[in-house]
Amino acid sequence: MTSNEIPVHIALGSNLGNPENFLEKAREALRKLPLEKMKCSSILKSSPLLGMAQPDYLNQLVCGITQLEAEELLMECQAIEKRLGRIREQRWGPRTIDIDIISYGQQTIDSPILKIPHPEMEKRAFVLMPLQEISPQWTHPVSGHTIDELLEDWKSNSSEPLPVILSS
Ligand code: A4P
Ligand code: MG
Repeated sequence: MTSNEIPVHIALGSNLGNPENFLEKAREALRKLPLEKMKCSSILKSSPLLGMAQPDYLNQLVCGITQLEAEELLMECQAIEKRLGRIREQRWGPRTIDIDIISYGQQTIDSPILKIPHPEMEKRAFVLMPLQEISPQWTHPVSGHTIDELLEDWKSNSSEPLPVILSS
């Protein structure tokens, strides 16, 4: 692997229209970036965060190798969101597709437009569970915690039910 071949994890979420279809279209678009050696997790179903009044979400995690710089990858993800009809209305509101970069190699980034690792990831079983599934050796670049430890912490501290695995 050269310095411009970076392993990345990208989280997909959808809770409007036909979410399975939006996840599929997002996966196809990411594959074409290209995202080499792409792997996809199972699809998980869960209630909206904070009990917000909106439909349940389907979530999925993909990983692969990119040659894009982190901010270029963000722009590409936002372009895919736009093409798939996402309209930004309320923060945390319902969406056809949300594409968040979870990790970019072992790098940490804290710019006005991009924060990596994703600052909310530890609070989200719909990110941790699929991360454990497709990258069981993953460790958090800042805390050094393993994915098993992060998921155990989530289970100890959260009162939310675990997401349901729909398909693998
Ligand atoms: N941004 C900063 N860091 C990143 C990153 N690592 N990846 C900036 C992607 N974007 C990043 O995001 C707002 C800004 O974050 C972007 O302009 C980018 O520069 P957004 O996608 O426009 O807005 P948003 O989606 O409302 O915010 P965010 O933080 O992505 O939303 P969340 O936190 O993902 O919440 N419940 C369940 N069960 N499953 C879900 O998937 N998702 C949400 C959305 C709420 N509840 C959910 C789920
Ligand atoms: Mg987002």
